[in-house]
Amino acid sequence: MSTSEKSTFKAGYIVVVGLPNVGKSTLVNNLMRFRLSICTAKPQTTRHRILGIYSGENFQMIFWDTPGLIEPKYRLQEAMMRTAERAIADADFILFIVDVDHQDQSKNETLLTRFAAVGKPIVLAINKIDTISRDALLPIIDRYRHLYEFADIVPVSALHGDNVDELEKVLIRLLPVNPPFYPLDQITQHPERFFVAEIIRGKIFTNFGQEVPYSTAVVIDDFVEKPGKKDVIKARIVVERETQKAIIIGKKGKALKEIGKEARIEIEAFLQRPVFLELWVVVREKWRKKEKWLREFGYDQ
Ligand SMILES: Nc1nc2c(ncn2[C@@H]2O[C@H](COP(=O)(O)OP(=O)(O)OP(=O)(O)O)[C@@H](O)[C@H]2O)c(=O)[nH]1
Ligand SMILES: [Mg+2]
Repeated sequence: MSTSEKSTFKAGYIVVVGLPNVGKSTLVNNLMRFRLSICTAKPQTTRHRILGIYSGENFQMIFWDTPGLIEPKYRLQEAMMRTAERAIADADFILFIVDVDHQDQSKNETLLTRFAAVGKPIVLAINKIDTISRDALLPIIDRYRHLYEFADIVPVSALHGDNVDELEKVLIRLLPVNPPFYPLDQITQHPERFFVAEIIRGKIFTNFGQEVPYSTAVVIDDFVEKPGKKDVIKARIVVERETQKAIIIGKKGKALKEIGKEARIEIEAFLQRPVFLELWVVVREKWRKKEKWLREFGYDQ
């Protein structure tokens, strides 16, 4: 890197925030061209702040994908909200994502008031434009434009990648001049085992109904690399009740087997090597309400 290149290098932290299910993780994955976070049709999929590093020749954006913002009802959710707040405090600017759904308008306005108080530039991405007509989109953009002086407003479809390039340009423009914070080929800071646990949790989100995913945590108990052989990964699926355990295991263990198979395929694609995945299910009553378990499962640091 020459001196002049060094001085024009831009790098910074961008926190990605919004209501649950608006497409934050899908958008970060699309911007990074990498499946960093699990995305599902259910709200509150993301529970941590997930660091994603996206570098180009003369920029480095460091994303924090965060849990969707809600009024917390139990300790796990409180921890999730603290996580998001911390990421907001640490970021250079805010990427606020709303979807085109009108019903969330007042909730979004409440969030905006909170973000505005932080005093950092806010880029608004209006997501899921593939679900409405152009005619319907224009008044939505207009409404937000009158609501607040955003650094920019960019309509996108995170799912289909529409206009994500445009958003990328806007984000690069706003990055402060800084040398890179991480090596240019680094994508994240989380260890492999974090992503392995997230992939398994994602399978539980997509395979089961309302209650079970929210009562589930996944802990990796063992991750042994065996050069020349398959890695051995032992993962513990923690639920809150015996009935939930029975659902996850299924008749003659069929449901658990299916999750294990789906997760293994995705883990192997992620790690680029074959693995032997062993899953077991345990009950920890009301773990979502207990500090001790939240800490053990990595939710409250
Ligand atoms: N039609 C459409 N669906 C989208 C788009 N972006 C995301 N989705 C869908 O919206 C759902 C939620 O996406 P996520 O990326 O998990 O949303 P999130 O904001 O990270 O959600 P939480 O982590 O739960 O707060 C998924 O089913 C996505 O496929 C989009 O541009 N268009
Ligand atoms: Mg998410």
